[in-house]
Amino acid sequence: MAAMDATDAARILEESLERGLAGIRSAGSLDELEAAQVAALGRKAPFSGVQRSLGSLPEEARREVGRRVNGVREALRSAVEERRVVLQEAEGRRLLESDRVDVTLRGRRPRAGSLHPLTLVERQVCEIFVRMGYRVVTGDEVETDWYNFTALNIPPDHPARTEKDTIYLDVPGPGDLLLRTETSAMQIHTMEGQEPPVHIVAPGRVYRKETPDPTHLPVFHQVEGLAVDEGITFADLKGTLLAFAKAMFGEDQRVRMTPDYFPFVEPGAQLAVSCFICRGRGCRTCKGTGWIELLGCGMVHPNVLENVGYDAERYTGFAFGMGVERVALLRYGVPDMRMFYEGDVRFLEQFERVG
Ligand code: YSA
Repeated sequence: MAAMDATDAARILEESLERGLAGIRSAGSLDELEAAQVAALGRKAPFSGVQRSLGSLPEEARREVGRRVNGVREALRSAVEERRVVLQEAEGRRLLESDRVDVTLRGRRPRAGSLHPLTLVERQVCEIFVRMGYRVVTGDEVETDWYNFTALNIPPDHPARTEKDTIYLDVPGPGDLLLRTETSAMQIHTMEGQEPPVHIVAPGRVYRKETPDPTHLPVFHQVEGLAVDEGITFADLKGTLLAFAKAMFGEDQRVRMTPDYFPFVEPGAQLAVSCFICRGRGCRTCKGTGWIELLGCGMVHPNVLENVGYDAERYTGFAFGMGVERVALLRYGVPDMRMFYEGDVRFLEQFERVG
């Protein structure tokens, strides 16, 4: 800017201030404000020209114009900051608006799931026994030979111990480690940890080398029951299981006990319930017999009581073990156990809903 005098400088500064303030104040967004700031104070702005040519003014005028330059710069800068605050607040409000949730809108109800039928049955079985005063205990699925076989009076040459039936784990441990084949192992854990009286039910998963078919699976669930005290008799076992069958399958339910052999009981029995489909007349489900086998049971063998340090002269007890899948088949009239594991939602959602 050649030959600028103090009057020119004052006029240019005045115009710069006016135009700059107008641009800044009318900026409608942060981007527009940035542009207005560059136009008013940037290198190409008339204001900057005055600043650069200060040196060519006489001493007296230079001081005067210099003060004016500083005043205009300050006025423009503070106008930019003021506008920035206003625009930032507006931007914040706009974001909040667009993010707002209309709490008066009707909610979308999530589809309720349902408990798995096996969970329902396992819980129901346990609840029935809890109402009779039993305690629920659970244990590990990996067991030692002692808990799964030896302490249960199962002899070393028993066929259930072979690799044909039992899954052994190929890991170093205290004796042979295996996947438990029955929840009866929980009898031993429980009795080792407490003195009589004992009243427990133990639900859990068990493993056997089986080929799946409508009534057999290689992985299934059992609920074990055990009662030990002074004076417990076979009549207590029968009364308890009859009460269970009525609570589970209905008041008109009958039970039948037939002799059976398990090394850990003496005497041992199978408990069957009257067929709930034909009410005992005989049908396909009960294979014409009118009865459906439900569980194994018996009076705890004295050797088992002695293996856990109980006085077998003083205490007696009964035990039973039922298959949860078997109970669920009967309870819901399902024809094939494998259906419980196929994960078909159309099948699974037919059972009781949660909540
Ligand atoms: C017997 C006497 C007692 O004092 C205590 C428990 C027992 C039961 C014994 N521990 C036992 O496991 N007997 S069992 O081999 O006959 O199985 C018991 C129940 O499990 C069967 O009645 C059946 O309902 C179920 N079960 C057995 N093998 C199965 C199976 N369920 C599905 N798939 C399999 N492969």
